[in-house]
Amino acid sequence: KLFNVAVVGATGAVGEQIIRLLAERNFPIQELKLLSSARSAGSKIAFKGQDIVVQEATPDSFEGVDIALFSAGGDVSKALIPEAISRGTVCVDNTSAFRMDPETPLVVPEVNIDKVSDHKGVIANPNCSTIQMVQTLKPLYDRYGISRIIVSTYQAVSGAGASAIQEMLRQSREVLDGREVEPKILPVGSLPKKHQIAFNAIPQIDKFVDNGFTYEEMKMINETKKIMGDDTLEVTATCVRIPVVYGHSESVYVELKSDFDVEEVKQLLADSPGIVLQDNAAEQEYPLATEAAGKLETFVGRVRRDLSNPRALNLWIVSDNLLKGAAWNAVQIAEYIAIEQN
Ligand code: 11C
Repeated sequence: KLFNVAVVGATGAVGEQIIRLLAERNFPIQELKLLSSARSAGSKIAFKGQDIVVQEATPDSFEGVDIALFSAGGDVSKALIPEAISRGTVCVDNTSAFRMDPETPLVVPEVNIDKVSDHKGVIANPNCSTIQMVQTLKPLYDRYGISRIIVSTYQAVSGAGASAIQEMLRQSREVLDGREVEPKILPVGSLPKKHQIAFNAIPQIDKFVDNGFTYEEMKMINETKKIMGDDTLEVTATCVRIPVVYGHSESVYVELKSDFDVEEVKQLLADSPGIVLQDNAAEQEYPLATEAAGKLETFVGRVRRDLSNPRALNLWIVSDNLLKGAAWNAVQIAEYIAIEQN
């Protein structure tokens, strides 16, 4: 069966990658609709040698659409996903709008693809920094059990959109030229106070919640428990923006419930789907954002037993935040839906 597919947010950084992956993967498409806000409508995007005109997304856009992939922001998802569902469309949502809704499966295919079948019209794609961490920890969870996770992130500016990339590059030139830097976007576009990202590390991603954590940190905590299906997991996170364009890096401390052998852990990770082990201290080999950028896999290295707790491991996990962290995870889910319906 061929499917009528819509990409909502087609002109955005994630939408662009989704369209590229749909073509590369030869997704079984009858018709591809590219949708956006009124502002971006009218532009043309090439898909398999054909120019498709981007249309404004409205409720009626979903008439006859089988599968829609949303990455146009939470407000668009909240407004249009119920409209799409009422027209029979199955939606894969990249925003946080439905992630914690108990009725909505939150899916990382390597962890809980079976949850897709429970959907009521929408499947949520987790936050980018959560995806790469749970994908890597799942095999350890299954083999040894996990009691606690402490993660610190080093996140790329592309997570905050194409304008944040431009801001980081512009500021870098300004600093090198000895000019004054005028931050305009980061850490959070909608908040009045801005900080320099060039040559800096900003310990704020998204707004603050009233408990001292940011929303990005709360996403990592809450989404991890939901995806793993384990509310007893103890998780804490500190999320930091750094001047890297593509690829989130994470330092993860994880306490296991049973004894382990480090070499066995490495083998387990190397054998796990979508994971590449890069761990060779003698060769200074470990995951790097510059190398992970543009790749679909998640890279793990610096695997070592903690010195203070023999039941704990330290890991370094890197993945392209726009690919496995967003577009690729969503396309994987869409491929599963397509297979299920065929
Ligand atoms: C960032 N993780 O790097 C964010 C972007 O909930 O999907 C993704 C936000 C989300 O800024």
